[in-house]
Amino acid sequence: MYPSLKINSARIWSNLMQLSKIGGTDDGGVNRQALTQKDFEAQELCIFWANQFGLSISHDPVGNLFFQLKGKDPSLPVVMSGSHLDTQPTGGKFDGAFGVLAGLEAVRAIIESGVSPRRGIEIVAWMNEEGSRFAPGMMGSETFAGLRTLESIKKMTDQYGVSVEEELKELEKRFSFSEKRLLGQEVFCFVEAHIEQGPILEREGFPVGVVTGIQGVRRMRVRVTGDEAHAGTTPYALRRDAIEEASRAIEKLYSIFSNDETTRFTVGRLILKPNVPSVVASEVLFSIDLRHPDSEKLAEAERRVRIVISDAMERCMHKVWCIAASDTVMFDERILQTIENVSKTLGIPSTRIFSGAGHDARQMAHCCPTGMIFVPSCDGISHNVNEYTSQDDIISGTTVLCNVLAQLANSLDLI
Ligand code: HGY
Ligand code: MN
Ligand code: MN
Repeated sequence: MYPSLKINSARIWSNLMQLSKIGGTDDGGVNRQALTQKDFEAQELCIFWANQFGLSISHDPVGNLFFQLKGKDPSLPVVMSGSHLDTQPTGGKFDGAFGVLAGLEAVRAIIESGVSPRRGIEIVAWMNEEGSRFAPGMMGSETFAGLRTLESIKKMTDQYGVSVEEELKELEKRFSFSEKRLLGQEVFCFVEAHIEQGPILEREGFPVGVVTGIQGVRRMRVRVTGDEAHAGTTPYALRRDAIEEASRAIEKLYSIFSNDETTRFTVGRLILKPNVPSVVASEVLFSIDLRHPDSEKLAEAERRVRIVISDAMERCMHKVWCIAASDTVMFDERILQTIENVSKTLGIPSTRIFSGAGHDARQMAHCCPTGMIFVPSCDGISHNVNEYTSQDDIISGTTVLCNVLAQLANSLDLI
């Protein structure tokens, strides 16, 4: 441990509040979606802070932003930390932002303490974790980890037909000063700090969660196709009503999964065609977000979803596909123990916790020993403008992260 390590509690909190103004909404939330001007402004503010303490700045081809503190031995793979700056459209001040700013504060405290680490430390802001503008989410970390190709990402478009490729060109122009780096690199280990986005830590009274793993997810899309017809003249027998049959399928799926405490089933997006009152709907495109901690049961749930939808169709055609699929990942026990030992030495109570929410750390677990540090979410609220974490908990989480990064950056191998 490094007694001289002191994070600046006022600075991390005021930086979080200042960052939340970029994309801030009147109701206290944040709408800062991936590769928008607001996202770029947030990157610029973080770069402004990072320049104050001499970190070098780089972007990779998929738009991930990196802040580097060089280590004494440049031949050693770096310790990496970070999260994301993009938010949901009705997002809060802390989801993602906490992990990036806690990482920057940790590195600044390490520099200010005079501890010069053996290994370099890199803080990353992953591109498009949320997947609200460009689906699927986690684009930046999945491409970094080699789980998706850059070409496939560039083709994705938002609801207005704007492609990732066009926005990456904008980013490159805006950040022409940023060093260009290759995709992917060897990483010694990755530790992400994040809000829990659930009620457990607050309910059990722990300021820090040592995350054991992340549950699996299927991000699915369903298209139901019928025929447009006149609402006044077309008899029921002649209709192929996409809304009638899609809603029958959705209702059946909700009735099945509402009785199942561990499977998480959500229809969050529904796009109708032609979406006008006096025309029978010809098409419904809807999303399904399906999650379960047991990968076998998740695969079983996916099979069940497909069967229920098929059985619900009477006259319409339908297609079901996955735009992203990840099984449950468990984090590296050595990282968990490092976080636990540091918390204990600092006198900050911690408990192990499994993550229901997805994070970029899921992808990094495919590349290197990975772990996460959670801080409590008040009332378990997240992906909601009322998302909140207390200043004390932000300070505890940042302090633990800072000491964990300092310890890992001075280790030749994990415990
Ligand atoms: O979907 C998720 O779990 C993440 O919060 N974006
Ligand atoms: Mn997040
Ligand atoms: Mn999120």
